Amino acid sequence: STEQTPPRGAFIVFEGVDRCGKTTQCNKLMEHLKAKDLSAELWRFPDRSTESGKRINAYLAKEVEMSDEEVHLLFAQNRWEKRQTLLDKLAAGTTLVVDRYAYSGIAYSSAKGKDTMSLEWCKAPDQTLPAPDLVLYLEVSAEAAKARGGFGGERYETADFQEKVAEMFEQQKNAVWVSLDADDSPDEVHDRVKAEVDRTLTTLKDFTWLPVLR
Ligand code: FDM
Repeated sequence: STEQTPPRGAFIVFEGVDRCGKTTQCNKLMEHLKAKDLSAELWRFPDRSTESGKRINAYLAKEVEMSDEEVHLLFAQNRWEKRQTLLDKLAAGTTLVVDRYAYSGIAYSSAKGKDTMSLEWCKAPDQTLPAPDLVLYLEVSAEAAKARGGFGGERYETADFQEKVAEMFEQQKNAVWVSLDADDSPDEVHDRVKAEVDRTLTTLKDFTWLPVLR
């Protein structure tokens, strides 16, 4: 047979504090991938449509109370629920653009600064989930974040807390992270996103396996 296995899709994650421009960049990247005729899907965590997601949504909307530990595990469960589908999509050659992943879970929970929730404790429930090929971290200065303002009424949406979250993101940087200056214009940021994603797509031709979170 002349049939060839298609290369697997790329697993691309966007991370950053609230209002850093992730949603805009995800949408722009999707347009870029579609223009290249690539099979691609946009995902986001938390996925608020599942049972765990509905509880998370109620928690974020401050409709229910839950312990910090409990909600941390719920966010991780919300990712584990999607693990097999995620692997199947990538294996079928679909690229996944994912708005937030385990790094958000770890950053937002550890930013609470509780002594029951060390960085190690926060990392544990997501360990061995598929690891992304590329993390695009949108770095927004404290001044620019304040200037953007307009935080909604959801939990976590205060400038002080967001600063702590940013610190906890910084502590998670690794080899697949690329930090982008999100104070630049959306088009400038998108140009860098495109370059990084195109580079990542090229490297995928050389291997088919997917590493796991450690
Ligand atoms: N968040 C998101 C967490 O606290 N833990 C997680 O694991 C994830 C994925 O939930 F405040 C927080 C981050 C943010 C909120 O908001 C989700 P958006 O606007 O849907 O990204």
